[in-house]
Amino acid sequence: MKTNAMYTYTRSSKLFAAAQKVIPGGVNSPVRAFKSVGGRPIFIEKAQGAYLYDVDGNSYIDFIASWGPMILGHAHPEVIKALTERARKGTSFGIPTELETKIAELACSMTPNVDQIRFVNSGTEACMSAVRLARGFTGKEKIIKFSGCYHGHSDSFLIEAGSGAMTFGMPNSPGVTQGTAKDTLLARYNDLNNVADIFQSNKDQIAAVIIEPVAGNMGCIPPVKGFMEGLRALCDANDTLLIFDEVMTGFRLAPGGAQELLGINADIATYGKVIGGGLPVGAFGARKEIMSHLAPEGAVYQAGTLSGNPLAMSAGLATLSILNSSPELYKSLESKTRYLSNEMANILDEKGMPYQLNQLGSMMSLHFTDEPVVDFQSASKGNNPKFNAYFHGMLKRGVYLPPSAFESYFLNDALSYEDIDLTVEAFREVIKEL
Ligand code: KE4
Repeated sequence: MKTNAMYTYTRSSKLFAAAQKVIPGGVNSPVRAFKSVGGRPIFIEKAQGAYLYDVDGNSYIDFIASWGPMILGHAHPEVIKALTERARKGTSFGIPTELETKIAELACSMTPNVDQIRFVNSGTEACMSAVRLARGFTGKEKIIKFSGCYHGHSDSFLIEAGSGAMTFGMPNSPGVTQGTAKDTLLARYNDLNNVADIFQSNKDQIAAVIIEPVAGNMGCIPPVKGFMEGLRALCDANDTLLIFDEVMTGFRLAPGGAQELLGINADIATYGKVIGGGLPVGAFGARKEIMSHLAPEGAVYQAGTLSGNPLAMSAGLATLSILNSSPELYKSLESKTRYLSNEMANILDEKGMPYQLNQLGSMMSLHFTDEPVVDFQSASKGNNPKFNAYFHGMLKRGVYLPPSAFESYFLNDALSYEDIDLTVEAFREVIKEL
């Protein structure tokens, strides 16, 4: 296996030092700083297909796909064509364009229970707006979220976030007021009794339950049998809206996301990542009865200068159009992910090392623990020092994994079985060293 050991990281190190002078921590999103895994981040020059190329000439097989958006692989020709043609017509008007209607029609046709959709600029904005809409629609104030689930950095969610905040061990972010925190109730993922108890002790006060239908911010954690069905029933019994945060799963696990894959109807679904095809797009959608409460039709206020930006819409529309016209892509992605996961399992079994490999669709994660990883607590029992050594071992062998034990891998369609075999070879060498 070609390793990057012979490469230097000189230029990345210089660029990181310069970045740290003018950008907090040298990054525009904390998880990129490698604080959790140690070492310094690499700086990327370009990406093509399944490969990343850093500023020192090292190449990497990419398993984060920009944390999900690049499901088709980097610089997909049809996406780049749509972007370049669009850019020539101007990039932003703050005035409606037909493009917004086209992508809204396509997104609504692909996703169950979504009659109307509102575009915003990030997953955070989508989830924040969805909660406000649920509160406006129900007239109730509290929400239930799940420990270890991450819905972006809006105050209501940073009460015990997973992902970046979890990695930094700051379950409660400074700056979030007690006034805000009191309206967010925390439940345990995959624990229906716990959710029922919370409903019982907050009768008629819960506007919404927001959940990652397949969690990706504690590593990849699918719902256990009956959990999502039970959650749906609890929401129905309490006149509470069920919000599926599909920022990761939307258009990735199936054309209709987790709603389609799990066969569970959400009341509001939020989107991000894939829906923007690599440009900043978030969205939230629901049946008309709910969406009609949004301004300017209804009283729930939400707005955004660059919402529905034609440049971003063109990348999203090109991406969704390819996904919508190639259902076999999902089966192929699942097969590649299963293949990788099974090969890794064989190597770990040969070594006799305790591990959990979670996988659903094109999402997966490896945890160095012998206890099944089904929630935030069990995910936290992973052997992080071992994970960090694994991460760097793979990095120097040209495989770029999420720089945190509390993230999911996101496979992309440009990955070949040859790329996966190279990854397995690197994995075999790293596990031998661990
Ligand atoms: P953004 O605001 O980062 O677009 O989306 C927030 C968000 C909402 N919901 C889910 C399920 C998410 O996973 C995210 C963001 N995901 C993280 C990765 N765990 C983005 C990476 C980062 O924070 O840099």
